[in-house]
Amino acid sequence: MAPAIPTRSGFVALAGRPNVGKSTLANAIIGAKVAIVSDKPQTTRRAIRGVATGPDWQLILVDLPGVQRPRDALTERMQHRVERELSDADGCLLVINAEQGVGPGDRFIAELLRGARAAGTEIPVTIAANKVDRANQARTAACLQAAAELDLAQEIFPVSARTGAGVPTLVDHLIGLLPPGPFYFSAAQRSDQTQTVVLAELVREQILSRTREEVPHAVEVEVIEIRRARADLVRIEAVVLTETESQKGILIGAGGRMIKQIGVAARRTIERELGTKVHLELSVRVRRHWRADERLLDRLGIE
Ligand SMILES: Nc1nc2c(ncn2[C@@H]2O[C@H](COP(=O)(O)OP(=O)(O)OP(=O)(O)O)[C@@H](O)[C@H]2O)c(=O)[nH]1
Ligand SMILES: [Mg+2]
Repeated sequence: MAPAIPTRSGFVALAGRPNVGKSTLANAIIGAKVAIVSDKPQTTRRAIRGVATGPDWQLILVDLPGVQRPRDALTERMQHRVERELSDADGCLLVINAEQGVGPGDRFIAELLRGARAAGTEIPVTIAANKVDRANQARTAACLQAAAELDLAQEIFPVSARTGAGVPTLVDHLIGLLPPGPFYFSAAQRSDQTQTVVLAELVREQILSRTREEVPHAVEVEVIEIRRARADLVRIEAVVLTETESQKGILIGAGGRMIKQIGVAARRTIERELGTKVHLELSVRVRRHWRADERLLDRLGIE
């Protein structure tokens, strides 16, 4: 029998302000859609493990909610989760926005990571300056300089998660940091999320892209049932939760047009995900203060 090849593996947590492109970058690195993306801040609500596996290495990226000041039980859980995951990870990938440069929000996160260093739980930090497709050379250079002045990371990589520019170089670097270790996931697995959550998130993504102001933050989706109705058809029932009647009205839309559009678009992406025909049944329900409902948050797997 051939001797087992020594393998390397590790968990790299993504930190950064909301909306800097952490989930887009995670998807680009994994090469599959493991996290939903939107132009609204606070899109990601759970810690999502995305898995990339090579012949003798396994890189597990932990996509996280953006670092923020908690306002309710939901955002409190999100923020605690970020802090827990950062202290458990083997490395941190701090994502900043090259178009906007380094600001107070990024400095706050840098202090958080420095605090971990002081507490003796230091992990190596790599910085990705994302969205370089939106910044000219001078702006990118200024951002890289400001990132270096954070005095946090050995290496800073200009990337565009959208175009893929710079991503392979960043990935090589992250793989190079992996310590010896076993494979935690099978080579074919891309994410640790349950099917129920993945499908609910695909519905929520369609809602996020069609709503604005407070609505995106007030919406959650719960998949109630996934049932194979026929060999070639899966029936999915999902409930869209909102906090107020007026948000419910916006989501249903005049003559039910909005919820219809959301349903059609979500069904298409879910059919692609499952590789089968799907019947998607959506209903909208008001659940006041769901963001403060600890038991509901438990049930939704936001912990
Ligand atoms: N132009 C450009 N846009 C990008 C890039 N990466 C991400 N975006 C866009 O930035 C927005 C936010 O992306 P997300 O990946 O959802 O950001 P996030 O950091 O995960 O956000 P939260 O989950 O809310 O913390 C989306 O509209 C993305 O399409 C990039 O490299 N270039
Ligand atoms: Mg995200």
